[in-house]
Amino acid sequence: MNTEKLRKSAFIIAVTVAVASANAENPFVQTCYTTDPAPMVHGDRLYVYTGHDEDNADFFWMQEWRVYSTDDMVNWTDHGSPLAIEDFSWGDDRAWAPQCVERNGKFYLYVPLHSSLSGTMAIGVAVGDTPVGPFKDAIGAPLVDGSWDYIDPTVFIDDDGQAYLYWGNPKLYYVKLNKDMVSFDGKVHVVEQTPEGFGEPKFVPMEADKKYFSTYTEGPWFYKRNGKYYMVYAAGGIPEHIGYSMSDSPTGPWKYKGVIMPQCDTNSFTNHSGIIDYKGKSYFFYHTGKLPGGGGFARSIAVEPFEYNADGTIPEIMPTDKGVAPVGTLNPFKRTEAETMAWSQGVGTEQNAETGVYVSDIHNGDFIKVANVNFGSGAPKKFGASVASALRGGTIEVRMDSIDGPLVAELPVSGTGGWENWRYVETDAKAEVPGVHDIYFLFKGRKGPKLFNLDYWMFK
Ligand code: FUB
Repeated sequence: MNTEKLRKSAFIIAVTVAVASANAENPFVQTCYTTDPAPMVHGDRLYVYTGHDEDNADFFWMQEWRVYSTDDMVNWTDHGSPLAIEDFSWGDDRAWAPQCVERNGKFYLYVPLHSSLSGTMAIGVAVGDTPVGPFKDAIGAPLVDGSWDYIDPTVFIDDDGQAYLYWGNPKLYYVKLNKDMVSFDGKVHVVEQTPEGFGEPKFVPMEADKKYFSTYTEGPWFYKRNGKYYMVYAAGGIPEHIGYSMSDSPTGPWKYKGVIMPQCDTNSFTNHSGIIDYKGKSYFFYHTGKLPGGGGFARSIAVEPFEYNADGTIPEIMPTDKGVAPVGTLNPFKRTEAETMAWSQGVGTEQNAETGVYVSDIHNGDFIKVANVNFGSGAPKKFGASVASALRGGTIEVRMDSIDGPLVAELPVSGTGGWENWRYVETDAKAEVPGVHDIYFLFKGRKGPKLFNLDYWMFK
């Protein structure tokens, strides 16, 4: 999305709902509905590219893609939406499952969307200079177009430099991408879905009482690990489970290996996975309908840790609310963006060209949890934050370890003359906080109206 568009349309993505538990880590984004997680590691951060289910949707009427990142697996930074339907002149709807890969310092974001040229689905590719964009349509046209099957791209660059783009529902297609990552050698291949390769026979009449397992449906996730190629995918039709196949070659033949995440009671009839190693651990990303107000068209991304079996196969992974353990701590003495959070209740996020993403829709009683904060020897003197309010403001209570834990600081926020008129305000810290703690920003003020917006915070 270009700067001018962002300036004109700072947009609200609030899901103002009561969220179940501040001790959970899944779903790990609570400020809006997110779908189809595609992880990517770059530098020391893990990025996740997502779709965005609209509030109150009755289908996948999705309009933009979003990016989140972490360096500790528990605090996630919202980078907003760097790409939307209107960035593709030829696209008009259905901003579905994305994946981003880096090559030679450029970031290529592959996305399915509805094509106004063909009237069906197509795969587009956008390019950016950073993992969080901004991205622009790389070729001004679809990479592939002309079939309702053309959704859910997954990309992998092999050790020999050859990049592969797989996609499709219910057929599985692939092309060999050229080195420019935005064109291919001309031939679209269709993978033969044999029972040996993908489980149960497909395109045959199903028997009523028979339990059918993996047959490839959609959402492929293609990668290589220790010399083996993996194709992980949503399977079994609706409701979906996640199954996988392995191969010794990037183009098969594939060998069906079983179910990773069975069909579970997650309030979502689709599932969509991404697998990645980060800081020496392996993670399985997927989506559920488990945020309040969630469901089949109001999904939310989640993550589980797992360990590969000795032979490289993947164990069964069940959805949890608990999520993953931290792999790092957060330094509270550095500026931290308010949209970096482990959990939140009630608040939303907005973005504009000047400020980037900030926390909005703060009402009395809402809170943000930031996990695993390392205060070291623990004697902060000051707590400050950049805030803006067109009304009368309110108060930020900083509490330790729980929403009603010891008060570390209490920062009064007054009106600043506008919702984007930022002012840095500071107060004395009230307590020593040695060691590592979760901290909670509890927002207080008049009941009813929005209190203020919050851009960043820090201790001194
Ligand atoms: O999010 C829209 C569609 O739902 C995706 O493209 C599919 O994989 C399913 O998750």
